[in-house]
Amino acid sequence: MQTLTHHGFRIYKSYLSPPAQRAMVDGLRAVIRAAPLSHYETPWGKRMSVGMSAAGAFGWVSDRAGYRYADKHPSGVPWPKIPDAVLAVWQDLVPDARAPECCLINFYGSAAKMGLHSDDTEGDFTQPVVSISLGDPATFRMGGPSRKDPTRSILLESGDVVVMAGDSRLAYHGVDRIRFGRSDLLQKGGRINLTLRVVTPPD
Ligand code: MD3
Ligand code: FE
Repeated sequence: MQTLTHHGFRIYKSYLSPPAQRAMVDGLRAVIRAAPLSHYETPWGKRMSVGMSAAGAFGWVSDRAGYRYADKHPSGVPWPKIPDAVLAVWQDLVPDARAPECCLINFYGSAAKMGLHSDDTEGDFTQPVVSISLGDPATFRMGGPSRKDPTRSILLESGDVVVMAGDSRLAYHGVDRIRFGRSDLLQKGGRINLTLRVVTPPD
């Protein structure tokens, strides 16, 4: 398996085979039926272009009151369980980590993007974040621990997995654009990104 590293980001190209990608998408359809995608509002009142849902004990949500991890979908239903095939990726790549408490599901349509940010509201930065890309390729921007650090962009394609651990855990990153319609994994096009996270502080 080809592994690239950049500022401590570990990139596993084609970690999931096409059949494994299809099986994972089937499992995610059931999750999204129970906990539909939402376009959250930022605390500043802007509708996010990325549609989001989650599985696990916590999901990331945002509204005018702020963003936070919540133990229920905005509709009041509990988040569905994280599918076993998704948990298996975490077990394989970061076996010594705590169990993931959130599988954030990001859906990118043709015009969706995510600005440069650092994921800095979780409770235990010693724990990694694992990202799984499915569907259309995306131009992913990765930088360093400061917003001012130089960035470079790489293409994340369906089946690629990225591990952010150690020095890269608080690095700035974002999604510049989607190459809509390049993959045939999702019938209507678009990209799904899963991020597995530990959310609560250590005990
Ligand atoms: C580096 N998602 O949900 S995944 C996010 O493709 C997010 O949907 C992007 O950034 C996406 O917060 C990028 C890669 C990623 C995810 C989390 C990270 C990189 C990260 C956390 C820390 C450092
Ligand atoms: Fe992020």
